[in-house]
Amino acid sequence: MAAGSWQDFDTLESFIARQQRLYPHSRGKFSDILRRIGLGSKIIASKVRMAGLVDVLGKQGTSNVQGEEQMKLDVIANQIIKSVLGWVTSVAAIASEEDEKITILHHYEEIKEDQYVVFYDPVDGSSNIDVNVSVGTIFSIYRYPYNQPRPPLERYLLPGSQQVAAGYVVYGSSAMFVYTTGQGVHGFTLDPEIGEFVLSHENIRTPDVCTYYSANDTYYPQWSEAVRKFSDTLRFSDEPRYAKTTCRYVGSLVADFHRNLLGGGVFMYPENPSAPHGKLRLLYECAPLAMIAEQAGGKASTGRERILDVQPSDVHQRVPFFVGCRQDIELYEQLVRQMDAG
Ligand code: P6P
Repeated sequence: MAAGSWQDFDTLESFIARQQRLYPHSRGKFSDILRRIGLGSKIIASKVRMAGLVDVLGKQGTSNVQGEEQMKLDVIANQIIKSVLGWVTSVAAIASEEDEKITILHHYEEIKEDQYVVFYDPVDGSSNIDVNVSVGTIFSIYRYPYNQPRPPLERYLLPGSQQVAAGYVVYGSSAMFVYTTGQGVHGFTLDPEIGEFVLSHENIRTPDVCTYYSANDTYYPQWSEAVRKFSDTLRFSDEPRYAKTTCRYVGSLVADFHRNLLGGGVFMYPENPSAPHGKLRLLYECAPLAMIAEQAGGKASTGRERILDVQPSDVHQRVPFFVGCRQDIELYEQLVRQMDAG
């Protein structure tokens, strides 16, 4: 194809349409959901870009179901995602970090076709917004079949391996929409001039180099023996693989994950006595990022279990989260086995 021809100019819209054509029987409902999340992300990006100029900074003065103080942007972004998904009849239900329970949007008995359930974190790392550090939106989509036995919507919690799509938007120096439907990982950069996410990173593969080590080392004294050994290896080993590994930790999951996805490395949020299951949530943080990581050639684990195999027991369940280059995550799993074997 001649460079610069119209086919070179792929947007999220045209890419979703192209992917849909791979499924001739598709009704286009799934594509609608992705497009709506793309729209919601553009609206959130506009709020983030104006933070400091419009009233989206600071605390809302309320707490979410996790007991965490809500930032104004948490509440605004949660409402934006709900409104863009709210009228899509193929979305049976949504579940947000900011809401206690799954919200049923369309009473599915009336609809005799597959629907979808969307789990999302509207703005992860929102406390960073006040100091102009990148934040992100994370989403995960499951199919809710209409002609198969299934649990009630309120308890429709499946392992991450059942996701039909997963993605995130990082609101950084530019806004990037990164997602997978199981056909590779693709990144789109928002061109504010035209208001479109433009394909900029097709088929992202995470490099098999441990460039970055990302963890909050203030918890080091509380970590298990295996986590400490893993941390020491990545930071201090003179093995060629780790000789140039450097620490990068923003404290904003999507920003840390995105940098490591593109540059190679390990992000970890281990369990510790004050957070015995870790801090990060399975359904709308770890599982979607785990699908992205695996689709890009990486790996994601609790240390004892593949993240995508964990059977959720609660919407807001937390899990220890180790994600990044396959070889390094497998090293950690080996250290855990050795520790467990005593
Ligand atoms: P800590 C932000 O609050 C967040 O949920 C993630 O975005 C981030 O990775 C993590 O918490 C940072 O937690 O304990 O290191 O401040």
